[in-house]
Amino acid sequence: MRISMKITKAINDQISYEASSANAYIAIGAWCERIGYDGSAAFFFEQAAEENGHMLKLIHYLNGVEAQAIIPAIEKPKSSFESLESTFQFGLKSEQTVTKAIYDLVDMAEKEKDRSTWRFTGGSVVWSAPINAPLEPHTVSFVINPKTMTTSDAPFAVQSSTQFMPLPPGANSKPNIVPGGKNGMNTTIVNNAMVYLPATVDGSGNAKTFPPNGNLTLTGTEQYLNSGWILPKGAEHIFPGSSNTFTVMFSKAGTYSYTCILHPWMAGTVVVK
Ligand SMILES: [Cu+2]
Repeated sequence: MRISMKITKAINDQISYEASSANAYIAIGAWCERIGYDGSAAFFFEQAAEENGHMLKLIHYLNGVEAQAIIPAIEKPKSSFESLESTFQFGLKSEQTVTKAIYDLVDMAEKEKDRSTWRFTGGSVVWSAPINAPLEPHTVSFVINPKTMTTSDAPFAVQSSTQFMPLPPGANSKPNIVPGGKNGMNTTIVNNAMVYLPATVDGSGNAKTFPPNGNLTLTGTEQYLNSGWILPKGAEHIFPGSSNTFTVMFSKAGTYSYTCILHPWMAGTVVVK
């Protein structure tokens, strides 16, 4: 294989987007043809052929670099529409998804070329999400001891008698509770602050969280140092308490690898001299 796993995965994701998009266009074309909009039907069938062409190109590319193309299962697309106009809106939405995915792919390939940041001891690095970036959270996470790796939701033990009230009352939400724990305890799954908020696990295993937009120091003894969710400024409503920036001061020379807990294929390195 002559390309990285990361790029192979990104291209396979793209194949999957192209395939769903082609399928969606065929469904719209079929609806148009049934209703008698033959011109529109022809247009959508042509779009489907185009997306199929993109998919084949990506498959040929992967085969050419001895990587494996994965042909995806496709979800059943929407097959009935209120009006001709709504089919065009639906088609446009699908096209935008594919276009965004292509941008993500290019972005990722560029990041892979230049994934090291060089600094001298005592210097800091600031990470932030550009204001016009797609609305998706990311984290900058230094998982120095792999045992400290964690996920955004985690199981916790609670007293079996604990009552959970949804907010607002009557909301469409329910805690995920597994009954039958030991010593009068149940298990519930809750948001893990060690992922959402800036957080550290020090050399002795003590976990600590910090307010958003953390300005932390990596002394070299930590087992874990995490930014919390980083979102573009103005998008905090997606998860209240999330950050827009993350600043780390590096006080000891070394090579520090980081990753995004939410998208583990996004990774980088800070080299401190
Ligand atoms: Cu990410």
